[in-house]
Amino acid sequence: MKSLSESRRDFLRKAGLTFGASLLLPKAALGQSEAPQQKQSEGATTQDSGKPDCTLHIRTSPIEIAPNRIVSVTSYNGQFPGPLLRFKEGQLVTVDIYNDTDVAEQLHWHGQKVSTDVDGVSEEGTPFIPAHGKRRIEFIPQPAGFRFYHTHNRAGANLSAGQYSGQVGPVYIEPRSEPGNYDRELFLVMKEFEPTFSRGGDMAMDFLLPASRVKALEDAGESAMKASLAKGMPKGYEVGYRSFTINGRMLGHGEPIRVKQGERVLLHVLNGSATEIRSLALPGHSFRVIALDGNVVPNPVKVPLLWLGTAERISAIVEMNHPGVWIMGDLDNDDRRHGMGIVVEYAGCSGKPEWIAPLPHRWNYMLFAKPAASVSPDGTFEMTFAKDNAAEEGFNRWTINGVSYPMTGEMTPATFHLQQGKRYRIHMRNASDDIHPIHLHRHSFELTSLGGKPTSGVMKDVVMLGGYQEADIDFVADNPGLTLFHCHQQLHMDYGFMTLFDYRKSG
Ligand SMILES: [Cu+2]
Repeated sequence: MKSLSESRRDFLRKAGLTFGASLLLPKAALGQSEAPQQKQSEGATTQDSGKPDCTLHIRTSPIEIAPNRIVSVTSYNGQFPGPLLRFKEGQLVTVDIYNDTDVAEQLHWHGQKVSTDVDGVSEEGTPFIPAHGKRRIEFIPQPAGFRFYHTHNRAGANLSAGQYSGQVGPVYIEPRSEPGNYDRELFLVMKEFEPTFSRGGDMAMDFLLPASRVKALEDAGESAMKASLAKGMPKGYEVGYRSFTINGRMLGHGEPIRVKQGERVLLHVLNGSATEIRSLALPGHSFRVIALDGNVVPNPVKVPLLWLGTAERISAIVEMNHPGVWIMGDLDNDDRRHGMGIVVEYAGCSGKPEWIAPLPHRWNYMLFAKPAASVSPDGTFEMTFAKDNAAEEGFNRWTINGVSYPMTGEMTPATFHLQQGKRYRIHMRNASDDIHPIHLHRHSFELTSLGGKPTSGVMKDVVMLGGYQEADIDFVADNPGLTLFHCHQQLHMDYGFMTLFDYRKSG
Protein backbone atom coordinates (compact mmCIF):
# COMPACT_ATOMS: atom_id res chain seq x y z
CA MET A 1 0.00 0.00 0.00
CA LYS A 2 1.12 3.51 -0.74
CA SER A 3 1.38 6.11 1.94
CA LEU A 4 -0.88 9.13 1.76
CA SER A 5 2.01 11.33 0.83
CA GLU A 6 3.11 9.06 -2.00
CA SER A 7 -0.35 8.80 -3.40
CA ARG A 8 -0.82 12.56 -3.26
CA ARG A 9 2.48 13.08 -5.00
CA ASP A 10 1.33 10.76 -7.79
CA PHE A 11 -1.87 12.71 -7.97
CA LEU A 12 -0.03 16.01 -8.14
CA ARG A 13 2.24 14.68 -10.85
CA LYS A 14 -0.73 13.42 -12.86
CA ALA A 15 -2.40 16.78 -12.45
CA GLY A 16 0.61 18.31 -14.21
CA LEU A 17 1.55 20.77 -11.54
CA THR A 18 4.40 23.15 -11.95
CA PHE A 19 4.76 23.52 -8.19
CA GLY A 20 3.02 22.55 -5.01
CA ALA A 21 3.59 20.04 -2.30
CA SER A 22 1.97 17.09 -0.69
CA LEU A 23 -0.45 17.93 2.08
CA LEU A 24 1.33 15.39 4.26
CA LEU A 25 4.98 16.05 4.73
CA PRO A 26 7.65 14.49 6.86
CA LYS A 27 9.32 17.23 8.84
CA ALA A 28 12.58 16.60 7.01
CA ALA A 29 10.98 17.74 3.77
CA LEU A 30 10.16 21.19 5.12
CA GLY A 31 11.91 24.08 3.51
CA GLN A 32 13.07 22.09 0.49
CA SER A 33 12.49 22.79 -3.16
CA GLU A 34 8.80 23.65 -2.84
CA ALA A 35 9.64 26.95 -1.23
CA PRO A 36 10.00 29.86 -3.59
CA GLN A 37 13.49 31.19 -4.20
CA GLN A 38 14.63 34.38 -2.65
CA LYS A 39 14.47 37.40 -4.92
CA GLN A 40 17.13 40.04 -5.14
CA SER A 41 14.95 43.11 -5.37
CA GLU A 42 12.14 43.69 -2.94
CA GLY A 43 10.76 46.72 -4.71
CA ALA A 44 10.48 45.03 -8.10
CA THR A 45 7.70 46.23 -10.36
CA THR A 46 5.23 43.68 -11.62
CA GLN A 47 6.57 42.62 -14.99
CA ASP A 48 5.03 39.89 -17.02
CA SER A 49 8.26 38.28 -18.05
CA GLY A 50 10.41 35.80 -16.19
CA LYS A 51 9.40 32.68 -14.37
CA PRO A 52 6.90 33.00 -11.52
CA ASP A 53 7.41 31.21 -8.19
CA CYS A 54 4.07 29.57 -8.70
CA THR A 55 1.25 29.36 -11.21
CA LEU A 56 -2.41 28.88 -10.46
CA HIS A 57 -5.05 28.01 -13.04
CA ILE A 58 -8.66 28.67 -12.13
CA ARG A 59 -10.65 26.17 -14.13
CA THR A 60 -13.70 23.95 -14.07
CA SER A 61 -12.76 20.36 -13.46
CA PRO A 62 -14.13 17.03 -12.30
CA ILE A 63 -13.13 16.15 -8.73
CA GLU A 64 -13.53 12.55 -7.57
CA ILE A 65 -14.61 12.73 -3.93
CA ALA A 66 -15.28 8.98 -3.71
CA PRO A 67 -15.02 6.17 -6.26
CA ASN A 68 -17.35 7.08 -9.12
CA ARG A 69 -18.66 10.05 -7.20
CA ILE A 70 -17.45 12.97 -9.27
CA VAL A 71 -18.40 16.60 -8.81
CA SER A 72 -17.68 19.34 -11.33
CA VAL A 73 -16.37 22.46 -9.64
CA THR A 74 -14.21 25.47 -10.29
CA SER A 75 -10.84 24.54 -8.83
CA TYR A 76 -7.21 25.55 -8.68
CA ASN A 77 -5.06 23.51 -11.07
CA GLY A 78 -7.76 20.88 -11.49
CA GLN A 79 -7.43 19.55 -7.97
CA PHE A 80 -9.11 19.90 -4.60
CA PRO A 81 -7.88 21.29 -2.34
CA GLY A 82 -5.74 23.69 -4.37
CA PRO A 83 -1.99 23.01 -4.11
CA LEU A 84 -0.34 23.73 -0.79
CA LEU A 85 1.74 26.86 -1.28
CA ARG A 86 4.78 27.16 0.97
CA PHE A 87 6.22 30.62 1.21
CA LYS A 88 9.00 32.04 3.36
CA GLU A 89 8.14 34.90 5.64
CA GLY A 90 9.37 38.19 4.22
CA GLN A 91 10.62 36.79 0.87
CA LEU A 92 9.00 38.29 -2.20
CA VAL A 93 7.00 35.87 -4.36
CA THR A 94 5.64 36.16 -7.89
CA VAL A 95 2.39 34.35 -8.64
CA ASP A 96 0.79 33.97 -12.07
CA ILE A 97 -2.95 33.45 -11.89
CA TYR A 98 -4.66 32.26 -15.05
CA ASN A 99 -8.41 32.37 -15.23
CA ASP A 100 -9.52 29.65 -17.64
CA THR A 101 -13.22 30.21 -16.85
CA ASP A 102 -15.85 32.46 -18.44
CA VAL A 103 -16.25 34.58 -15.31
CA ALA A 104 -13.92 37.30 -13.98
CA GLU A 105 -12.35 36.07 -10.73
CA GLN A 106 -10.70 37.31 -7.54
CA LEU A 107 -8.11 35.30 -5.62
CA HIS A 108 -7.91 36.38 -1.99
CA TRP A 109 -4.83 35.77 0.19
CA HIS A 110 -6.69 35.19 3.44
CA GLY A 111 -4.93 36.23 6.64
CA GLN A 112 -2.02 37.98 4.94
CA LYS A 113 -0.89 41.55 5.38
CA VAL A 114 -0.80 42.53 1.70
CA SER A 115 -1.75 45.60 -0.36
CA THR A 116 -5.24 46.22 -1.75
CA ASP A 117 -3.87 45.65 -5.26
CA VAL A 118 -2.99 42.07 -4.31
CA ASP A 119 -5.57 41.19 -1.63
CA GLY A 120 -8.04 39.83 -4.19
CA VAL A 121 -11.16 41.76 -3.27
CA SER A 122 -13.05 43.91 -5.77
CA GLU A 123 -14.55 46.02 -2.96
CA GLU A 124 -11.01 47.16 -2.07
CA GLY A 125 -10.23 47.83 -5.73
CA THR A 126 -8.16 44.75 -6.60
CA PRO A 127 -8.40 44.31 -10.38
CA PHE A 128 -10.30 41.20 -11.48
CA ILE A 129 -8.47 38.37 -13.20
CA PRO A 130 -10.39 38.61 -16.47
CA ALA A 131 -12.23 35.62 -17.93
CA HIS A 132 -9.71 33.71 -20.07
CA GLY A 133 -7.09 36.17 -18.91
CA LYS A 134 -4.13 36.28 -16.58
CA ARG A 135 -2.78 38.42 -13.80
CA ARG A 136 0.72 38.41 -12.34
CA ILE A 137 1.07 39.57 -8.75
CA GLU A 138 3.98 40.03 -6.40
CA PHE A 139 3.87 40.30 -2.65
CA ILE A 140 5.87 39.68 0.48
CA PRO A 141 4.23 36.82 2.40
CA GLN A 142 3.48 37.75 6.01
CA PRO A 143 2.81 37.05 8.81
CA ALA A 144 4.24 33.53 9.25
CA GLY A 145 1.86 30.65 9.84
CA PHE A 146 -1.11 28.84 8.34
CA ARG A 147 -3.02 31.01 5.83
CA PHE A 148 -5.08 30.12 2.78
CA TYR A 149 -6.31 31.33 -0.57
CA HIS A 150 -9.81 31.34 -1.94
CA THR A 151 -12.10 33.13 -4.36
CA HIS A 152 -13.73 36.35 -3.20
CA ASN A 153 -16.50 36.43 -5.80
CA ARG A 154 -20.06 37.03 -4.70
CA ALA A 155 -22.19 33.94 -5.29
CA GLY A 156 -25.66 35.23 -4.41
CA ALA A 157 -28.20 32.63 -5.52
CA ASN A 158 -25.63 30.78 -7.68
CA LEU A 159 -24.52 27.68 -5.78
CA SER A 160 -21.67 26.93 -8.18
CA ALA A 161 -20.01 30.33 -7.64
CA GLY A 162 -17.98 31.88 -4.84
CA GLN A 163 -16.73 29.52 -2.17
CA TYR A 164 -19.44 26.96 -2.93
CA SER A 165 -16.98 25.96 -5.67
CA GLY A 166 -13.67 24.18 -5.12
CA GLN A 167 -11.61 27.37 -4.94
CA VAL A 168 -9.82 26.79 -1.64
CA GLY A 169 -6.16 26.01 -1.05
CA PRO A 170 -3.79 26.09 1.94
CA VAL A 171 -0.81 28.42 2.36
CA TYR A 172 1.97 27.88 4.85
CA ILE A 173 4.33 30.78 5.47
CA GLU A 174 7.42 29.36 7.09
CA PRO A 175 8.58 31.40 10.04
CA ARG A 176 12.21 32.46 10.30
CA SER A 177 12.59 29.85 13.03
CA GLU A 178 10.34 26.79 13.10
CA PRO A 179 8.96 25.65 16.46
CA GLY A 180 10.09 22.05 16.49
CA ASN A 181 8.05 19.98 18.90
CA TYR A 182 6.52 17.54 16.41
CA ASP A 183 7.54 14.73 14.07
CA ARG A 184 5.58 15.65 10.96
CA GLU A 185 2.82 17.92 9.80
CA LEU A 186 -0.42 17.31 7.99
CA PHE A 187 -2.80 19.75 6.32
CA LEU A 188 -6.53 18.98 6.52
CA VAL A 189 -9.09 20.97 4.53
CA MET A 190 -12.71 20.38 5.52
CA LYS A 191 -15.16 21.16 2.72
CA GLU A 192 -18.67 20.29 1.60
CA PHE A 193 -19.86 19.76 -1.96
CA GLU A 194 -23.18 19.59 -3.80
CA PRO A 195 -24.96 22.47 -2.08
CA THR A 196 -28.74 22.92 -2.12
CA PHE A 197 -31.08 25.54 -0.68
CA SER A 198 -33.57 24.86 2.08
CA ARG A 199 -36.00 27.03 3.97
CA GLY A 200 -36.16 25.31 7.32
CA GLY A 201 -33.95 27.75 9.11
CA ASP A 202 -30.63 26.62 10.50
CA MET A 203 -30.48 24.84 13.82
CA ALA A 204 -29.19 27.13 16.53
CA MET A 205 -25.74 25.93 17.66
CA ASP A 206 -24.69 26.45 21.14
CA PHE A 207 -21.13 25.30 21.78
CA LEU A 208 -19.40 28.61 22.47
CA LEU A 209 -18.15 29.80 25.85
CA PRO A 210 -18.66 32.21 27.50
CA ALA A 211 -22.34 31.59 26.83
CA SER A 212 -23.68 34.87 28.18
CA ARG A 213 -26.27 36.47 25.91
CA VAL A 214 -27.29 40.10 25.88
CA LYS A 215 -30.98 40.38 26.74
CA ALA A 216 -31.55 43.52 24.66
CA LEU A 217 -30.05 41.86 21.55
CA GLU A 218 -32.13 38.74 22.08
CA ASP A 219 -35.35 40.76 22.51
CA ALA A 220 -34.62 42.76 19.36
CA GLY A 221 -33.75 39.70 17.26
CA GLU A 222 -36.62 37.54 18.46
CA SER A 223 -39.25 40.24 18.04
CA ALA A 224 -38.04 41.09 14.51
CA MET A 225 -38.26 37.42 13.56
CA LYS A 226 -41.73 37.02 15.12
CA ALA A 227 -43.02 40.09 13.30
CA SER A 228 -41.70 38.76 9.98
CA LEU A 229 -43.20 35.28 10.44
CA ALA A 230 -46.52 36.84 11.57
CA LYS A 231 -46.69 38.65 8.22
CA GLY A 232 -46.65 35.23 6.55
CA MET A 233 -43.00 35.45 5.51
CA PRO A 234 -41.31 32.02 5.41
CA LYS A 235 -37.82 31.70 6.87
CA GLY A 236 -34.98 32.86 4.62
CA TYR A 237 -32.98 30.41 2.54
CA GLU A 238 -30.19 28.40 4.11
CA VAL A 239 -27.69 26.12 2.37
CA GLY A 240 -27.26 22.40 2.99
CA TYR A 241 -24.90 19.90 1.33
CA ARG A 242 -25.09 16.35 -0.01
CA SER A 243 -21.46 15.41 0.41
CA PHE A 244 -18.69 16.18 2.86
CA THR A 245 -14.95 15.75 2.52
CA ILE A 246 -11.57 16.12 4.16
CA ASN A 247 -8.85 16.91 1.60
CA GLY A 248 -11.39 16.32 -1.13
CA ARG A 249 -12.25 12.72 -0.19
CA MET A 250 -15.31 11.42 1.62
CA LEU A 251 -14.73 9.42 4.80
CA GLY A 252 -13.50 5.92 3.98
CA HIS A 253 -12.63 6.79 0.38
CA GLY A 254 -9.27 8.47 0.77
CA GLU A 255 -5.97 7.09 1.98
CA PRO A 256 -5.93 6.78 5.78
CA ILE A 257 -3.52 8.81 7.84
CA ARG A 258 -0.99 6.15 8.81
CA VAL A 259 0.69 6.78 12.14
CA LYS A 260 3.06 5.11 14.57
CA GLN A 261 2.61 4.96 18.30
CA GLY A 262 4.37 7.83 20.00
CA GLU A 263 4.42 10.06 16.92
CA ARG A 264 3.55 13.72 17.37
CA VAL A 265 1.58 14.92 14.37
CA LEU A 266 1.03 18.62 13.83
CA LEU A 267 -2.39 19.07 12.21
CA HIS A 268 -3.13 22.27 10.31
CA VAL A 269 -6.92 22.19 10.01
CA LEU A 270 -8.80 24.60 7.74
CA ASN A 271 -12.54 25.02 7.57
CA GLY A 272 -12.85 25.67 3.83
CA SER A 273 -16.65 25.70 3.91
CA ALA A 274 -18.69 28.45 2.28
CA THR A 275 -21.23 28.47 5.08
CA GLU A 276 -20.78 25.77 7.72
CA ILE A 277 -19.24 25.60 11.18
CA ARG A 278 -17.20 22.42 11.58
CA SER A 279 -15.94 20.32 14.46
CA LEU A 280 -13.27 17.63 14.67
CA ALA A 281 -12.51 14.88 17.17
CA LEU A 282 -10.28 11.80 17.21
CA PRO A 283 -11.48 9.15 19.68
CA GLY A 284 -9.08 8.63 22.59
CA HIS A 285 -6.83 11.54 21.59
CA SER A 286 -6.56 15.20 22.41
CA PHE A 287 -5.39 18.24 20.47
CA ARG A 288 -2.76 20.59 21.87
CA VAL A 289 -3.70 23.83 20.16
CA ILE A 290 -0.56 25.80 19.33
CA ALA A 291 -1.93 28.34 16.84
CA LEU A 292 -5.26 29.87 15.90
CA ASP A 293 -5.61 31.23 12.34
CA GLY A 294 -1.88 30.58 11.98
CA ASN A 295 -0.90 32.81 14.91
CA VAL A 296 0.90 31.16 17.83
CA VAL A 297 -1.27 31.29 20.98
CA PRO A 298 0.14 32.42 24.35
CA ASN A 299 -1.26 29.40 26.17
CA PRO A 300 -1.10 26.14 24.17
CA VAL A 301 -3.41 23.73 26.01
CA LYS A 302 -4.97 20.37 25.21
CA VAL A 303 -8.64 20.12 24.24
CA PRO A 304 -10.68 17.01 23.39
CA LEU A 305 -12.13 18.48 20.20
CA LEU A 306 -11.93 21.41 17.81
CA TRP A 307 -14.54 23.84 16.53
CA LEU A 308 -13.91 26.01 13.49
CA GLY A 309 -16.10 28.70 11.97
CA THR A 310 -15.96 29.24 8.22
CA ALA A 311 -12.38 30.20 7.22
CA GLU A 312 -10.90 29.57 10.67
CA ARG A 313 -7.69 27.55 11.01
CA ILE A 314 -6.37 25.60 13.96
CA SER A 315 -2.85 24.18 14.26
CA ALA A 316 -2.72 21.47 16.91
CA ILE A 317 -0.35 18.67 17.90
CA VAL A 318 -1.82 15.21 18.42
CA GLU A 319 0.29 12.69 20.28
CA MET A 320 -0.48 9.29 18.80
CA ASN A 321 -0.80 7.27 21.99
CA HIS A 322 -4.01 5.28 21.59
CA PRO A 323 -3.47 2.51 19.00
CA GLY A 324 -6.33 1.40 16.81
CA VAL A 325 -8.11 2.31 13.61
CA TRP A 326 -10.11 5.44 14.25
CA ILE A 327 -12.41 7.85 12.53
CA MET A 328 -11.25 11.41 13.00
CA GLY A 329 -14.39 13.29 12.12
CA ASP A 330 -17.03 15.91 12.63
CA LEU A 331 -19.25 15.57 15.70
CA ASP A 332 -22.34 15.92 13.54
CA ASN A 333 -23.41 12.31 12.91
CA ASP A 334 -25.20 13.05 9.68
CA ASP A 335 -22.36 15.07 8.16
CA ARG A 336 -19.74 12.54 9.27
CA ARG A 337 -21.75 9.65 7.79
CA HIS A 338 -21.94 11.63 4.56
CA GLY A 339 -18.18 11.97 4.45
CA MET A 340 -16.85 14.53 6.95
CA GLY A 341 -14.05 12.44 8.39
CA ILE A 342 -10.75 10.69 7.69
CA VAL A 343 -9.40 7.36 8.97
CA VAL A 344 -6.38 7.32 11.30
CA GLU A 345 -4.66 3.95 11.24
CA TYR A 346 -1.86 2.92 13.60
CA ALA A 347 0.91 0.69 12.26
CA GLY A 348 0.10 -2.94 13.05
CA CYS A 349 -3.62 -2.26 13.59
CA SER A 350 -6.41 -3.31 11.29
CA GLY A 351 -10.17 -3.62 11.25
CA LYS A 352 -13.14 -1.38 10.74
CA PRO A 353 -12.51 2.26 11.70
CA GLU A 354 -14.20 3.15 14.94
CA TRP A 355 -15.95 6.35 15.96
CA ILE A 356 -16.64 7.14 19.62
CA ALA A 357 -18.43 10.40 20.30
CA PRO A 358 -16.44 12.58 22.70
CA LEU A 359 -17.92 13.91 25.91
CA PRO A 360 -19.55 17.32 25.46
CA HIS A 361 -16.99 20.08 25.47
CA ARG A 362 -17.58 23.72 24.72
CA TRP A 363 -15.22 25.86 22.69
CA ASN A 364 -13.65 28.83 24.41
CA TYR A 365 -10.99 30.97 22.70
CA MET A 366 -10.00 32.31 26.12
CA LEU A 367 -8.49 28.93 27.09
CA PHE A 368 -5.57 29.82 24.81
CA ALA A 369 -5.29 33.45 25.93
CA LYS A 370 -3.31 35.51 28.43
CA PRO A 371 -4.93 37.21 31.40
CA ALA A 372 -6.66 40.39 30.38
CA ALA A 373 -4.40 43.38 29.82
CA SER A 374 -5.71 46.88 30.24
CA VAL A 375 -4.88 48.43 26.90
CA SER A 376 -7.07 51.31 25.86
CA PRO A 377 -7.60 51.84 22.15
CA ASP A 378 -7.32 55.19 20.39
CA GLY A 379 -10.85 54.78 19.07
CA THR A 380 -13.81 52.40 19.34
CA PHE A 381 -16.37 51.53 16.66
CA GLU A 382 -19.77 50.23 17.68
CA MET A 383 -21.28 47.67 15.33
CA THR A 384 -24.62 45.89 15.62
CA PHE A 385 -25.36 43.01 13.25
CA ALA A 386 -28.99 42.23 12.39
CA LYS A 387 -31.06 40.07 10.06
CA ASP A 388 -34.11 41.05 7.99
CA ASN A 389 -35.77 37.68 7.57
CA ALA A 390 -36.19 36.67 3.90
CA ALA A 391 -36.20 40.35 2.89
CA GLU A 392 -34.10 39.99 -0.26
CA GLU A 393 -36.03 37.79 -2.69
CA GLY A 394 -36.34 35.06 -0.08
CA PHE A 395 -32.79 35.49 1.23
CA ASN A 396 -32.09 37.01 4.62
CA ARG A 397 -30.78 40.53 4.30
CA TRP A 398 -27.96 41.39 6.73
CA THR A 399 -27.12 44.78 8.13
CA ILE A 400 -24.32 46.44 10.09
CA ASN A 401 -25.73 49.36 12.08
CA GLY A 402 -28.87 49.16 9.93
CA VAL A 403 -26.98 49.40 6.64
CA SER A 404 -26.73 46.61 4.10
CA TYR A 405 -23.65 46.61 1.83
CA PRO A 406 -24.83 47.13 -1.77
CA MET A 407 -25.04 43.83 -3.65
CA THR A 408 -23.98 45.29 -6.98
CA GLY A 409 -20.32 44.33 -6.63
CA GLU A 410 -19.31 47.95 -7.26
CA MET A 411 -16.96 49.90 -5.07
CA THR A 412 -18.65 51.88 -2.32
CA PRO A 413 -17.22 54.63 -0.12
CA ALA A 414 -15.79 53.41 3.17
CA THR A 415 -17.97 53.76 6.28
CA PHE A 416 -15.22 53.79 8.92
CA HIS A 417 -12.24 56.10 8.73
CA LEU A 418 -8.96 55.42 10.51
CA GLN A 419 -5.56 57.00 11.03
CA GLN A 420 -2.42 55.06 10.38
CA GLY A 421 -0.62 53.81 13.46
CA LYS A 422 -3.61 54.04 15.81
CA ARG A 423 -5.13 51.14 17.69
CA TYR A 424 -8.86 50.61 17.19
CA ARG A 425 -11.47 48.53 18.95
CA ILE A 426 -14.57 47.11 17.28
CA HIS A 427 -17.34 46.44 19.78
CA MET A 428 -19.50 43.87 17.99
CA ARG A 429 -23.08 43.13 18.98
CA ASN A 430 -24.97 40.27 17.35
CA ALA A 431 -28.74 40.88 17.23
CA SER A 432 -29.36 37.53 15.51
CA ASP A 433 -29.39 33.93 16.70
CA ASP A 434 -26.81 32.86 14.10
CA ILE A 435 -23.11 32.45 14.87
CA HIS A 436 -21.09 34.75 12.61
CA PRO A 437 -17.45 34.07 11.66
CA ILE A 438 -16.33 37.72 11.47
CA HIS A 439 -13.33 38.47 9.24
CA LEU A 440 -11.10 41.53 8.86
CA HIS A 441 -8.95 41.80 5.73
CA ARG A 442 -5.23 42.67 5.55
CA HIS A 443 -4.85 42.89 9.35
CA SER A 444 -4.77 40.51 12.31
CA PHE A 445 -6.80 41.43 15.36
CA GLU A 446 -6.59 40.63 19.04
CA LEU A 447 -9.53 39.27 21.00
CA THR A 448 -9.98 41.69 23.88
CA SER A 449 -13.43 40.77 25.20
CA LEU A 450 -15.77 37.80 24.72
CA GLY A 451 -19.27 37.65 26.17
CA GLY A 452 -18.41 40.55 28.48
CA LYS A 453 -15.18 38.93 29.77
CA PRO A 454 -11.90 40.72 29.04
CA THR A 455 -9.04 38.74 27.51
CA SER A 456 -5.78 39.28 25.60
CA GLY A 457 -3.05 37.68 23.53
CA VAL A 458 -5.09 35.68 21.01
CA MET A 459 -4.46 37.05 17.51
CA LYS A 460 -6.84 36.04 14.75
CA ASP A 461 -8.35 37.07 11.44
CA VAL A 462 -11.72 35.33 11.89
CA VAL A 463 -13.68 35.05 15.12
CA MET A 464 -17.00 33.35 15.78
CA LEU A 465 -19.49 35.68 17.43
CA GLY A 466 -22.26 33.69 19.12
CA GLY A 467 -25.99 34.35 18.77
CA TYR A 468 -27.06 37.45 20.76
CA GLN A 469 -23.53 37.80 22.08
CA GLU A 470 -21.03 40.62 22.09
CA ALA A 471 -17.26 40.71 21.67
CA ASP A 472 -14.44 43.21 21.24
CA ILE A 473 -11.57 42.93 18.81
CA ASP A 474 -8.62 45.33 18.61
CA PHE A 475 -6.36 45.99 15.65
CA VAL A 476 -3.57 48.37 14.75
CA ALA A 477 -4.02 50.38 11.56
CA ASP A 478 -0.66 49.40 10.07
CA ASN A 479 -1.57 48.55 6.46
CA PRO A 480 -3.15 51.59 4.76
CA GLY A 481 -5.89 51.40 2.16
CA LEU A 482 -9.43 50.13 1.86
CA THR A 483 -10.00 47.23 4.23
CA LEU A 484 -12.98 44.92 3.99
CA PHE A 485 -14.73 43.67 7.12
CA HIS A 486 -17.40 41.01 6.74
CA CYS A 487 -19.05 37.86 7.93
CA HIS A 488 -17.32 34.93 6.22
CA GLN A 489 -20.54 32.95 5.86
CA GLN A 490 -21.08 33.26 2.10
CA LEU A 491 -24.86 33.80 2.31
CA HIS A 492 -24.41 36.48 4.94
CA MET A 493 -21.66 38.43 3.17
CA ASP A 494 -23.40 38.16 -0.19
CA TYR A 495 -26.59 39.65 1.25
CA GLY A 496 -25.20 42.72 2.93
CA PHE A 497 -22.97 41.70 5.88
CA MET A 498 -19.92 43.75 4.82
CA THR A 499 -18.43 47.16 5.40
CA LEU A 500 -15.22 49.03 4.59
CA PHE A 501 -12.54 50.77 6.63
CA ASP A 502 -10.20 53.26 5.03
CA TYR A 503 -7.05 55.16 5.90
CA ARG A 504 -4.17 56.73 4.02
CA LYS A 505 -0.51 56.30 4.47
CA SER A 506 0.58 59.15 6.69
CA GLY A 507 3.76 61.22 6.31
CU1 LIG B 1 -22.70 35.69 9.30
